[in-house]
Amino acid sequence: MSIDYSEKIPNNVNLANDKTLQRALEHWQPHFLDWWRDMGPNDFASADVYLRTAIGVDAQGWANYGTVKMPDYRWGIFLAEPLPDRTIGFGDSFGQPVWQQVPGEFRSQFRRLIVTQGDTEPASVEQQHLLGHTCPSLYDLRNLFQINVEEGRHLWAMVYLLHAYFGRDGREEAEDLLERRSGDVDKPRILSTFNEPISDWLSFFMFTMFTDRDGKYQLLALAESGFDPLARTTRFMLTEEAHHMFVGETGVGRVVKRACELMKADKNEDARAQGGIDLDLIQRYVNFWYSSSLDLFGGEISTNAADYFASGLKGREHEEKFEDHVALHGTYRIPIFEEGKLTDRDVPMRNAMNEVLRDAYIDDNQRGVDRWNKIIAEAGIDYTITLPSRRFNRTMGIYAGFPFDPHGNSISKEEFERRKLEWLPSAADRAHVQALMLPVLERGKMAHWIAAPDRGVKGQPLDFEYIRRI
Ligand code: BYC
Ligand code: FE
Ligand code: FE
Repeated sequence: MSIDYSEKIPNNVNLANDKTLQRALEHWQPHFLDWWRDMGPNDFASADVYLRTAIGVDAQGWANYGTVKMPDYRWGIFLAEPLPDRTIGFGDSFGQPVWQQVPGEFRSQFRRLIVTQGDTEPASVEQQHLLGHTCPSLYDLRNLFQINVEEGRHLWAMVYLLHAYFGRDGREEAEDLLERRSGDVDKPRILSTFNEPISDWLSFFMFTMFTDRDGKYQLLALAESGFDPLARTTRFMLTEEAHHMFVGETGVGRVVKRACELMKADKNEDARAQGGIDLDLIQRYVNFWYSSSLDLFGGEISTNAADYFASGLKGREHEEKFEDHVALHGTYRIPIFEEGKLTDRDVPMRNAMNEVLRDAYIDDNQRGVDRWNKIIAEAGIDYTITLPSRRFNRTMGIYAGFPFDPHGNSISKEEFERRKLEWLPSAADRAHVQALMLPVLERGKMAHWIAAPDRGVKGQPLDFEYIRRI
């Protein structure tokens, strides 16, 4: 079904046929817009922004590009087309028809998953609230705003599910999603990384590389859900998500490229002395954002994950590529840290589902890091960016609280404290990056610390006026 843009809330779910739901969402809509005015991109409300907007949910040209003022962006409700005769792909109900309503016995679990997913979307917009003031180019500014409006739409996606399928408590949760604030001591966002400040563009690129990619993998797992409306809405969200990770990977790649150019311009190969960001600093930012994002997969051994899988709520990414969709008998080997050493333990497969998803996520990141290393090698520089061990710097799961070095070796607390500034961004690193954050708003110009992208947006030239401030 095509998207109806004549409606107050654009949608392809035939909202006009359900007046009660339509009224409830129309009641939430101004609250969302108030939140956007307060917590969305600061100070660019009247700017004309070159944005894409969904016009259909099928693969053929779902997107339309044009100039929009962000507060007028048409946030709406778009579900991917239903797959005919779809059955539940995993867990205890494997092979049964998918649910069009939430089964009563799984109601609170589903609500919780949807709220957790929904909470991350506005959180990221809040984290990025002030970045517009320090953009390295109009091209980058436009990408930031594109991501922000889409994260806003992802919130709509979850709010639609809460309103349509969870009655009064769903509506209350939808209000609460606009009440919590990233980093707030009294009412923080739910998951750890979404309370970390993103106060510079290197952090923004790291976040979109590593944290949006958690989004990709969580959405892939939810796209397998037996609750069909959740599967359909996350399938469509994934099409938008790809661009967020593109911005992250190419953003870091451009900082890496510039670091190499500046190294070659310096007699000591010192990019920092040339006003750039050095590779060691980039590595420390990688270590920080990657380890924080690994935490978002939850515990390595998790009864929640086992329950979600058993009940058909949340599967593995691309469940079809696994052989055993019930996973009642298999085990998964996980190194446990006990009595001061690592020992392999075979964990029942269902309890290891978070770890299975984390594995796929790690491989996907490594492919991106390999492309950064290719840029470095092509510049003729001998340096390799690495992903630290999954045990390094964790605050969730079985490795949390134990000191490990980036190779995953157990070390003493003293050694960790002594060496942590080799591995994680120091106050001086952050201050250096912050000092480079001066806005570049001239068409086609780039900040000194970042290389130009290979091409513009949707075939437009790099010096296109992606943002026009009025
Ligand atoms: N921070 O059994 P455990 C995105 C809690 S990103 C704080 O180990 P479980 C996006 C956990 O809730 C994708 N708390 O983990 C990206 C539990 O609490 P209770 C977001 C945490 O439940 C960029 C307890 O610790 N989507 O879309 O198996 C921009 C023990 O839990 C954390 C989702 O996350 C943490 N890091 O798995 C914009 C999908 N980790 O029950 C958007 C929905 C765990 O003891 N969420 N806890 O009170 C889930 O599937 C699961 O909730 C999790 C946790 C995978 C997050
Ligand atoms: Fe999102
Ligand atoms: Fe995203």
